[in-house]
Amino acid sequence: MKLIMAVVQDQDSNRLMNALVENNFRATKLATTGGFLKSGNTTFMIGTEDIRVEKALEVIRESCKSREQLMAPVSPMGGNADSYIPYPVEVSVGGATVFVLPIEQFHQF
Ligand code: 2BA
Repeated sequence: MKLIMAVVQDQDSNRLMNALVENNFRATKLATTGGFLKSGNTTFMIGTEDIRVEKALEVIRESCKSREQLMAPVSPMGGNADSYIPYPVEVSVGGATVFVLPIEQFHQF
């Protein structure tokens, strides 16, 4: 068994949850925050049999889009101003960042 952890953009989370349920995957959605943009994103925990991992990855790939997002500049506040960029920077976010982890034990009590 594997645990798939997928970090996706909030805009894709409903579509992904619906697609997972349609394809008989069980999933838990967590509200998370990206360390770089410091804005909200969504992390899915999906527990599944090894042979269904590829299908889950396909569902994630098809449900999540890559988008450009503007990052507001952070003022150096007394730090080194050399690296300060005074205008918003565009970064490409997603579709999905996915980790596949082995599961040692799975219990439901
Ligand atoms: P954030 O950390 O907010 O990152 C948003 C986007 O900013 C990233 O998109 C990437 O394009 C850019 N970025 C992140 N760190 C950067 C850096 N040090 N220098 C330049 N650009 C940087 P994605 O790569 O698609 O990541 C989307 C979200 O997935 C991330 O949001 C984070 O929440 C998660 N994530 C990505 N890689 C991860 C990892 N190795 N471990 C844990 N979470 C990860």
